[in-house]
Parts: sequence; C-alpha cells; structure tokens
Amino acid sequence: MRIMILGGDGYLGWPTAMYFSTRGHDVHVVDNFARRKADEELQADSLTPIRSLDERIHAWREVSGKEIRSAVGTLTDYEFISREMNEFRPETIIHYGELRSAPYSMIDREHAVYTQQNNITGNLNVLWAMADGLRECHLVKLGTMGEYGTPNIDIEEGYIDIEHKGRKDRLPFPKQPGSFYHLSKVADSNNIMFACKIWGIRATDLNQGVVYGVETDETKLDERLCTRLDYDAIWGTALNRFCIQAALGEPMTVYGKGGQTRGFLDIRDTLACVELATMNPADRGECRVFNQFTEQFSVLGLAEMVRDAAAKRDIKATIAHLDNPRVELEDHYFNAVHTKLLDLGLQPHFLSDTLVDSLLVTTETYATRARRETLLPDVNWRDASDAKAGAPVASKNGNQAPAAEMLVTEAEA
Ligand code: NAD
Ligand code: USQ
Repeated sequence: MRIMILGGDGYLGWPTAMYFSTRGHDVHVVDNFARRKADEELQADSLTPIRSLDERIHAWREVSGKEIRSAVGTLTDYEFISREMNEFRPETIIHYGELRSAPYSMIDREHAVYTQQNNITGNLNVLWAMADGLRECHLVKLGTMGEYGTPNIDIEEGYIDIEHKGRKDRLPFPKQPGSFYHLSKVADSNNIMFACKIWGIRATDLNQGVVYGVETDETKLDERLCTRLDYDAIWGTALNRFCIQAALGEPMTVYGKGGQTRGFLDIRDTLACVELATMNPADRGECRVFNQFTEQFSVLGLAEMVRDAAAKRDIKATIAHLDNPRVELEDHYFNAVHTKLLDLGLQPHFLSDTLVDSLLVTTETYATRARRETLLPDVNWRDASDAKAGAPVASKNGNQAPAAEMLVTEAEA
C-alpha cells in the first residue's frame, strides 16, 4: 500500500514509517522539522540522540535494504502538500504532523496562535487536497483523548446516544479540552467530520492517550534509528518524564494531588493501532472515532509505579507534589470506553511488563544527556500577561524560577 506519513520525523511518525516499510509498504514521509525548531527555541533536546531525517533514511536503507521517501515542507502550504499528495497518490495518509504540546500552546498568545494555525490549517489543507482528486484515500488522523476532558460520565468512542425531551439521536460526544493545543484537535475533529459528510471522504480519528516508551522492533535495530524521547516540562509527557526524573535522582513532579486520570499506551501499541486502522479502512463518507489507549492510571499512581520499579534497579526515587501549573480537575471520575481497536485485534502491551526492563533502562542509558534545568514547569495556565508574551521563550523552560513551588511530600521509596 502507498502510505504517506505526515509528521514522519517525530516521536511517533519515524517509528511508524519504519514499521510500515519493514512490512513491504511504500512509505513517503513529510515533515517541516517544526519540532526540532521548537527544541532550539526552548533550549530543550531529545534524551535519545536522534539523527537528522536524511541520516535516518540512509541508516534504514543500510539496515533493512528498504527505501523511505521524504519531502520537507509544511502542511500549511497548500501548494506544497497538494503537490506531494497528487504525485505520490497515497492510499492511506497517517497524519501526525501537528504541534502536540499543551504547555507549548499555553506559553503566551503567540504560541497559542501558532499551535492553532499550524494544526487547524494543516489539517484543513490535507482535507481539501483529498477532496480535490484523492477521495478514495483513507485519512488516519491522530487526535487525542484530551478532546473529551474529564466529564462526570463514561466517555464513549466519539459519539453518544442521547435522549432529550422524548427524542433520540446519536451525536458527537461533548468536548471539554484543557489547553489551546487540545482545542486545536477538537477543531480538527469537527473539520474531518464535516469533510466526510460533504465530500464522502473516509477517515479514522484516533483519540489517543498519552504514549510512553521509545523502543520498537525497528528502532532497536541500530542506534541511528532511535526515536526522540522528550522529558522537559514543555514537550515531555508524564510517564516518560517520571522515568528520567527517577533515573537522574530528581523528584518525580506530580502536579497537584495527582488524581488526574488519563489513558496511556505503549509506543508499540500506537503502531499496532495505526496499522489496524489502516488495514481496516473506514467506509466512504464515514468518520470513525477510536479511543486509542490500553490502560488508565492516575498521575500519582504512575509515579508510585515508577518509584517501585526504580527500587528494583536500586534507584531511590521520590515523589514531589507541585502546585499545579495547569487548570484541570485533580480528583475526578474517568472511565473511557476503548473497545473498537481491541475488537479489530489489538493485543496490548502492559506497563507493568515493560517499565523496569525497557523504559527505565533506556532512560538510565541516556541520563547523562539530560538537561536538568528543563525539568521544572514554568508555563502557568492562569498567566495571560503581556510581559509573558514579550519575554524570551528560553526563559520559560526552566532557566528561571519555576512557576510551581516544589513540596517534597514523600521522601523515599
Ligand atoms: P512530535 O512533535 O514528536 O511529532 C510531530 C511531527 O510533526 C514533528 O516531527 C513536527 O516537525 C511535524 N510537524 C508539525 N507541524 C507540521 C507542519 N505544519 N508540517 C509538517 N510537519 C509538521 O509528536 P508525536 O508525539 O510524534 O505526536 C504525533 C501526533 O500524535 C500529534 O498529532 C499528537 O497530537 C498526537 N498524539 C501524541 C501523543 C503522545 O503522547 N506523544 C498522544 C496523543 C496524541
Ligand atoms: N503531569 C504531571 N506531572 C508532569 C507532567 C504532567 O502531573 O510532570 C500531569 C498533567 O498535569 C496532566 C497529566 O499529567 O494531568 C498528563 O499530562 P502530559 O503532559 O503527560 O500529557 P498532555 O499534556 O495531556 O499531552 C500529551 C501529549 C499530547 C496528547 C495527550 C494525550 O503531549 O500530544 O494529545 O498527551 S491526552 O492526555 O490523553 O490528552
């Protein structure tokens, strides 16, 4: 199958490119390196030593004997992306190519606008290019569980059957996202749903939880093929951060009470889910929504799991409760349905099986590369001051006093 991977230089995009290439598909990746540029802006870096896209593709050719094509450019440039799509004529487009950080989108007005313009415009351009000559193509779009927020009812997979004043309907599940980034994903979902309706496009919107881990069968083949692992307070996600914090002997930064509960999945399951969606496409005009995660944990529960796992490697990890820089519920109901991918055959990996031997070992291996000054959060959701918008961005990622006061409430494993 001809598969185009948008955002193919990213944490998930690069392993996905190799995953499909090794299975005999014709893979074409597109990226504008927005993520690498954000690292320069914030003086952050991947914990793992990632190579340039060209070097990765060269290494993949050497290791596998297979070719991955690439094009460098932005999805927000319609001429560029429509030309790439029309020349390659993908049967499936896997769309990872967005700015994906909630804290980044909350730095200031400029970053909120950049995130929303980049994500919403890029996605809209892809939809228009599909409508203009690629209507058989299947869009597999990465959305987020964070679109739903934390309602006090079970979260369904995209749609909810409701009865209101004696009438019934099946409607999109209500969305209550928690950042300008998450809001961009809601706009994407609405645009995709509308495009399916008016143009008969086929799409699968994958509402993905927080991904952890860095190892896939392909990334393990050669260090030059490794994918990025973010741990700083802007781009790093909860579990990946806790592992590197533990490996560094720094306290694990639980925001507030830590009762925030989210869906999580292993990076290998991301690839498996994307493959299941690709091989079982949506019908023409159908906008399918799958909730893509395998287990749900509270943030404090995760930190405790990492602490216990670290103890097995003789690492004494501690937990710190910080003043929460975000505006979010810290104690809430969370029960999200996630059966559609299991019904298609997903065989999940479980965190308890990989935490000690994979995740902690990887973070320990590269711990000396870590920049400790990027660990503490200093983007506060409540702050919308002009001064913040004018300040150098680098100072917002740990080089000055953090927004959250650290309170170590638990001293030892
Ligand atoms: P990432 O930042 O590592 O990768 C995204 C890639 O897209 C980057 O290489 C970036 O340069 C590229 N990109 C951004 N804007 C672009 C544009 N306008 N044109 C071309 N390329 C562009 O992110 P990731 O962790 O690999 O996430 C991939 C997707 O999955 C995102 O859409 C994200 O919202 C979603 N997602 C990620 C997670 C997670 O835990 N990592 C969880 C849920 C959903
Ligand atoms: N958190 C901590 N300590 C930390 C980091 C985070 O307690 O050091 C908490 C946050 O307050 C939040 C939860 O952990 O309650 C998750 O935060 P996160 O940074 O791990 O994840 P999030 O901001 O939600 O974003 C990540 C990805 C994003 C994706 C999303 C899936 O960056 O691209 O969309 O996970 S989900 O969370 O399901 O919306």
